[in-house]
Amino acid sequence: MDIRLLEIKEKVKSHERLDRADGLYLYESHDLLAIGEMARDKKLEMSGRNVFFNVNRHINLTNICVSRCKFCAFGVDENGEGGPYLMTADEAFEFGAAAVDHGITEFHIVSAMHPNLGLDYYAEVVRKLNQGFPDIHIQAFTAVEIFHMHRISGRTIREVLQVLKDAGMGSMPGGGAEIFNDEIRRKLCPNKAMSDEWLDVHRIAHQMDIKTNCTMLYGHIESKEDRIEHMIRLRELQDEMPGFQSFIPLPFLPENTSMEHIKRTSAVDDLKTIAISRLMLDNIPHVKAFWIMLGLPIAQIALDFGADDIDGTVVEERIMHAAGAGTAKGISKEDLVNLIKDSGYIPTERDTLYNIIKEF
Ligand code: V47
Repeated sequence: MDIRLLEIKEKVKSHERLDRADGLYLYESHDLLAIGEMARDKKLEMSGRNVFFNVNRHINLTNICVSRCKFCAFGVDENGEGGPYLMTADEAFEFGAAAVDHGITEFHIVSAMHPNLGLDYYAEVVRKLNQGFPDIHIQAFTAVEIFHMHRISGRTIREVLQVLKDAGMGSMPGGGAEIFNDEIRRKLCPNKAMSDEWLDVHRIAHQMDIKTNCTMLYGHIESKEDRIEHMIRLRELQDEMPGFQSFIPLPFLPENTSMEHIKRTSAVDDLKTIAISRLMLDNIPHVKAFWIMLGLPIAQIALDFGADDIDGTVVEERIMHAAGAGTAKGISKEDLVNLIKDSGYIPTERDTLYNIIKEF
């Protein structure tokens, strides 16, 4: 380990915060195992030997989207190609209901920016699921969807969140954050919430006692500086108004997108990004290795690089699979448990809010 890495290690050990230069140095270093070890120690300190997963069902209500982000293979025009679809509230209910017998504890609802669906529709979906299955937590709508509902309805962000909360929304997923560099956002996704707007939605959600997750889309046209800046913006918001539960780095999957020429991130980059985020985000309790995107082998190794969560059994995910995720659309609980056990950690089924349901 070189002197600079030793310095960083000392800082981590003595709970001194890593700064931009530290984060960048970690990205530039080729000592992957040293970085992984630091992150693993940090993970052990923060959440012990538990590795969390949950049993959920993803519901993607529609793929009709006005945003058309360059990195996305899921969104389509209302009357265009690519199989536009929209579930009615009843269909969404049936879709969710079909998974209830599989022991799910969460509905995970992420969709698109539909041109003319009103706030009433989203509230109705949430209300129906909540009334039908009051014990199943509803984690719904990314900040960009909430921001879109605010624009379309003319209601304030707080009012939109209140309507959804009253209908039964329990928490929010972390998507739509992409990368907090507005120059890049204007190139990749000009029609949706910019960085400050995304952060505002989460700030207000946290003020309203709605827990949220956060993500970072990496491996497209951003720089390492952008990634570190992104993490620091999240860390600052968490200091100011805590409420993030988990950080999920999302490697860009290029297939079927308009940036197909970009190569998929390497295993080294994925593992470094997990580790560096664990080290930089000292105030966000969990780092999730989303196996759907990383693939099961890298997700399993990520558990030794600072990740303490491997997401869920995820029945029928569509957004990542549209972009060429080669992983299965779901995994059984038994397989997930074995995969975690194999790495020496305690497989721990959690609910959405990280209450422990069962250790295996
Ligand atoms: O916002 C879209 C990303 C996100 C691609 O909170 C892509 O627990 C890579 O929010 N390659 C949606 N990424 C997914 C999401 C999510 C997923 C899992 C867990 C949680 C959580 C949240 O997916 C989008 C965007 O950042 N995305 N297209 C692509 N081609």
